[in-house]
Amino acid sequence: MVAPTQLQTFATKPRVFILSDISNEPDDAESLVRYLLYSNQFRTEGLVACTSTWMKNKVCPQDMHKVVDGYEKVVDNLNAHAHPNDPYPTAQYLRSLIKKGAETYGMTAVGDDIPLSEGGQLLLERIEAPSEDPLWVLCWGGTNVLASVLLKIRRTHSTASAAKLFCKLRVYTISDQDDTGTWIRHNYPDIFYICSVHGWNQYGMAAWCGISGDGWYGFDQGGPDPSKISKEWIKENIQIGPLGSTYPDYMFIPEGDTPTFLYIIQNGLGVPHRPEYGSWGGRYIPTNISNKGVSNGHFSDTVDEVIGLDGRKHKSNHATIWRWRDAFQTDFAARMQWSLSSDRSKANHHPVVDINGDRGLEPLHFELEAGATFQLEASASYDPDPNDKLTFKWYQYKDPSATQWSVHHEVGSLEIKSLNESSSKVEVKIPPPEKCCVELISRAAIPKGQVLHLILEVKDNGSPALTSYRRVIIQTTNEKLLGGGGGAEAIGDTLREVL
Ligand SMILES: [Ca+2]
Ligand SMILES: [Ca+2]
Repeated sequence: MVAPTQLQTFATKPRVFILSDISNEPDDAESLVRYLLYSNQFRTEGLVACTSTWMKNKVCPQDMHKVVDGYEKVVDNLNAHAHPNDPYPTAQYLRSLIKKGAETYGMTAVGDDIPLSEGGQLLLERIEAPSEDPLWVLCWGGTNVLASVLLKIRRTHSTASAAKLFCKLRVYTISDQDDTGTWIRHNYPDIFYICSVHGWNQYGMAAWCGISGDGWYGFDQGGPDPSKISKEWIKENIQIGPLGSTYPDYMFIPEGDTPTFLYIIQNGLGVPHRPEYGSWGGRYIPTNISNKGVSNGHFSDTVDEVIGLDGRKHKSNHATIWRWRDAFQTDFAARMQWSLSSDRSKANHHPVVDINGDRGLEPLHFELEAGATFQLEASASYDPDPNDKLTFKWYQYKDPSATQWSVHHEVGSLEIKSLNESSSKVEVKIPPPEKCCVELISRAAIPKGQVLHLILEVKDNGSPALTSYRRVIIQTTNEKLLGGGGGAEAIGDTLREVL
């Protein structure tokens, strides 16, 4: 019997505010279905129906209500599969958050003499609320509700007070879907703002397409596995039960907006305030590193190099998302099973990862000398389902450590040696100083070198199988300044030597 207190619990819950052009096509409703299956690990603070270039003069909050009506029928089942500390929100509470954004396109809703929509009012209230916790504004359509509120704050607060409020915002938008996106980035450049930027409507270039767009847009052919995004798979695994039956068939690609919340799902992989670290919702880096470092401002696309289904290397922005597809689709299917029955023995639940006695979801941080070895012990990890067996996979995620495109030239390799049969215990060797603690171009030795990322994936053998993660972040050091020399004046000289 699965004890509810053995299930994964969440020490913190991100505040989330969703702006959605629901019903311009079916995919926003699909994303809302998936979001609600994760809603016990968030504090949802707004669900606002907005416009976009695809639906310029109306908003469809009634279609959010339809999904919440389906959710109402399964919420008791879902709660049986959640830790008692982390109940799902009631349907009544979610309904109270559904509001209309402006029923007009883009900047026509933004101006000193234009009153805020009811959705804008709610967003303003949430930003002005005394909570110091960041507010994640997830934009699935146009961004004019956000733009109108930013202008209101600038007009009604002192510069210092407005800056404090803007600091709380964490925005993730699905490209630009009206003319307020560029306006926001131009007028409020310090706001944390994840957005793939590309030519108007060229969505196939955006990182978020990695969720499911390879077939439709034709990128990375042979790399991502399309089997778990097919209409047949979705019919069998997702469109089931009272909530799953509110998931409409897709027209172009399924769930283009879902990466916004995959990005903040608490599974031990991502670090939300560090977009360059990567997560199920993709990896992004700052477009401007001149002033404020990586803590805020605009973050745009970068690439991961991933071995695809065809055994070949694929290197793209899309790969930063599709590399995790099997895990996030399986996770979705397992949660949909929760919605069907309150019997915990009939469904699968996530492994709980313990590294060196730490069972949290935050990354573990180490500062270690180049060339040193250390041990990591995850044997106290467990699965709440009594008969499940766990497998342990440790690997270095190199892409987040790179400052250049050529990751394999730049980033030192961790050596990982298994110390027992299950690989729940490993020895890790930090690369020598010449590989991780020298300046890239001058090759001068430096006291603090690369920050290396080690990922532990713990997977169960339930049905469908579930994966939990932990990230280990290692700041390499070089106290005696060893390993320098052989530098060059220009990066091309350095790379020629390496090649
Ligand atoms: Ca949308
Ligand atoms: Ca399990």
